[in-house]
Amino acid sequence: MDVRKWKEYRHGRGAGVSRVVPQKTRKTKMAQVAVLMGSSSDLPKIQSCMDTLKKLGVSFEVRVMSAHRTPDMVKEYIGGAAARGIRVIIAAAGGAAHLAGVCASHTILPVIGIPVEGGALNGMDALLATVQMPGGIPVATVGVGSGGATNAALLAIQILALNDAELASRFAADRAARRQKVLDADEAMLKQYSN
Ligand code: RP5
Repeated sequence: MDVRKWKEYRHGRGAGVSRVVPQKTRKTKMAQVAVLMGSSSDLPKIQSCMDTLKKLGVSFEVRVMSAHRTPDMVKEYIGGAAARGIRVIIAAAGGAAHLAGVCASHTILPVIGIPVEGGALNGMDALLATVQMPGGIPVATVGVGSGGATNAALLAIQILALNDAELASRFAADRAARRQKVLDADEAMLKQYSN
């Protein structure tokens, strides 16, 4: 591949326009959270992450980028994330999952890793690869599965809520609703099984 073709491949056609970094219009809300996944096959497994961010009114963008298939893309995107207003990065990957660690190596923003289930070891490999970062480059790792993806979003929201009182109160309301759900279930159980 010649150099010109390589640049087009990396950055898209057009004068210096990068396809890695989204072009914002004035109508587009600045994303505060970036959700990256290593493959589109990860999407159904981390859907609850995007659902939770949306439910609590957090602006986010979702991208497919791979630490081993598109390493240059990850570097460019993550390297410019803070300057574009991103405050927290969530990175989901399966297998020998190094996406979150690689993201963390390119930024000082907090990075949350979601180990994605699947493959021969069904997520155990991704869990260990994501959580066992050597000292110095932290990745806050959540659990494997849909609950982990939800927690990644909630953790990102807690970080953002440190400087956003309205978001903090939406987060508190969400937690209160989760508590109420348990109380309602307990009451229903008492009714069903009381003599
Ligand atoms: C990882 O490899 C991805 O995050 C995904 O979980 C896994 C399999 O990817 P595909 O082969 O389905 O694209 O990089």
